[in-house]
Amino acid sequence: MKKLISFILAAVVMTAAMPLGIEGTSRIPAAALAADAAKTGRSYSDSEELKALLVSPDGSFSGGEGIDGTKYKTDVKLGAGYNGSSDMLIVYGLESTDQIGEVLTELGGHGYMMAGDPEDYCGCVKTIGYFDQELKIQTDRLLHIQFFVKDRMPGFMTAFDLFDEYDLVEATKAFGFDPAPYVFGTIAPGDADNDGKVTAADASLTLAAYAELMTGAAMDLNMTIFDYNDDGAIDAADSSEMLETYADNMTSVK
Ligand SMILES: [Ca+2]
Ligand SMILES: [Ca+2]
Repeated sequence: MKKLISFILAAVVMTAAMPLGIEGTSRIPAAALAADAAKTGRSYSDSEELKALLVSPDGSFSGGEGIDGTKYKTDVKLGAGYNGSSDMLIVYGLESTDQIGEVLTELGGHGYMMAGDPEDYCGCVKTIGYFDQELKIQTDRLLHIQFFVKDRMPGFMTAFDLFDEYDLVEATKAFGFDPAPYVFGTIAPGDADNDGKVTAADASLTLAAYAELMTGAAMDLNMTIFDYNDDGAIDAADSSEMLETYADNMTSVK
């Protein structure tokens, strides 16, 4: 609305000025024209284009972006979400959940409006909206932003609990992509629960991954972690080898 009013004012000023022989066009600063030009055609056809609309690479926000790319790590996944219906900007590597609030405040300051879970937690998802309608990104998809905190298992809201945690298999299924690169400090073969060891819990998670695959699900499971014997498939043999490693480690400790 502010833009529209200033445009009308500029038009009135120009009309009034013209009979006096004053160049009306000079009243619109070149920088404002450039910013408006950058905001037009806000649509995308691939992940890099979507990232460019939302993340300012140099922190200048000259193209109507909302995230400071010099401060935050970001990535884009198209066709994410449980049924592949969302396009997702991922903000990851955050030090704590407090930083999610900081990013949201910054987005608000740049004309974006976020709706979603009232609580901020690792893996929380917000729908991207706009205070400034000129920022609106044209898309037929659901447009979301998702936050990941370092070394924190992603969570979700349940009807009974404010917050619960996914394991890596559940998170991969729910998000429609492998969240391990955004959450785990180190991706180590066999360490599916990110506790720095290969144990029976990891073997159990690997069986759960195998069970999902047996249903015919096309899941983007982390091959470095789950394909423990490195034969290109995730199955019961990986789980067995993890148990062997666990047993060997238990024995060597004694
Ligand atoms: Ca582990
Ligand atoms: Ca394997």
